[in-house]
Amino acid sequence: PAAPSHDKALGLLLGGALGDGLGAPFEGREVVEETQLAAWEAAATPLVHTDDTALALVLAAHVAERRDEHGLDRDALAPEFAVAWRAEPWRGYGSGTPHVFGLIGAGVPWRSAARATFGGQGSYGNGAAMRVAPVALVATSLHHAAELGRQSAEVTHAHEHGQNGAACQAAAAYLALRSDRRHRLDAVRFLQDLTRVVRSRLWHEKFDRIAELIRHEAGPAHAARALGNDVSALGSVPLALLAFLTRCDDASMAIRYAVLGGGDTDTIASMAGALAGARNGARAFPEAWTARLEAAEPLGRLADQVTGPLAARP
Ligand code: F2R
Ligand code: MG
Ligand code: MG
Ligand code: MG
Repeated sequence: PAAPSHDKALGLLLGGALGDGLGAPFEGREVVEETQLAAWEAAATPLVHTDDTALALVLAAHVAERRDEHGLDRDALAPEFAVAWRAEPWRGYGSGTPHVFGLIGAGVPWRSAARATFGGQGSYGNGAAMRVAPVALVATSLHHAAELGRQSAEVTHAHEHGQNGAACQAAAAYLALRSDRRHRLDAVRFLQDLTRVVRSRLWHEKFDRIAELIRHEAGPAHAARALGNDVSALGSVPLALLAFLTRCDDASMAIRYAVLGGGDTDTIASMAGALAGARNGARAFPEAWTARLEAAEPLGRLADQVTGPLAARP
């Protein structure tokens, strides 16, 4: 398939960063008031990003560099993540990740490092899902997107749910990129497509619940109680999906819905924002928001890199 349009690629990248920056001040709060969010949206201060965007930048650069191969190299990717963490450890990382990155930075193979946390099970956190959307920019099929998502997760998240979360979000980003905003998005079909690439009963149950919440036009607080809003992959990726699917034609509203769900707001809004931007394009976000993005420039360059003409090989 042809590369996605520049507007959609940029939308995916900026949407992720916008959700991160708009959600970050509320991370960990169970209740987010609409008035608080509206005040933060209207502020003029920079949208400083957290670990979500810091690592998405690394993964985006990694796949952009290998764009002609449509793949990724886990042995190279693992130390690239570790370098980004080492340079800015203050970006709000989870408790397990610094341990994994520390080991990788010290030369421990990623397969062992990713198993070194949580009694050998590895992380089921949403850290692999929060950074994964850029792989959809180079994926050649839905299955390929899920596979790239899974591979990118393996270097830090050995637990199957950490990996399923990344596969799910990568596949969703692929579907959102390939969707045409001039046509209604069929949420049931979208979820059925995800069922084909995320093969886990627990995830399928969440997809069923998402469909039900859409049917009932559930608000964010209700949806957060029904699906979860915590730092686990299984407890956050579904709410991000719902925020996108239920507000799929209004990119700002998708981010708003995700933040108002509370809990892991930066990450859930970042994942929802990437999907909303992938469908609706960068121009769908208010200029007043994108102008505040700390990472606007590098994200813009990456969108150019994945959609521009392929660089000639030396
Ligand atoms: N961690 C945060 N935010 C809270 C702290 C904010 C920060 N200290 C600040 O100063 O503001 N945010 C970021 O972490 C999430 C992504 O997490 P990731 O990268 O998957 O990390 P980790 O540590 O592997 O997992 C997160 C937590 O999940 C629990 N957990 C994971 N696997 C587990 C297992 N097998 N058994 C038991 N518990 C497990 C742990 O509590 C981990 O700490 C994003 O929200 C990102 O924004
Ligand atoms: Mg974060
Ligand atoms: Mg190459
Ligand atoms: Mg978070």
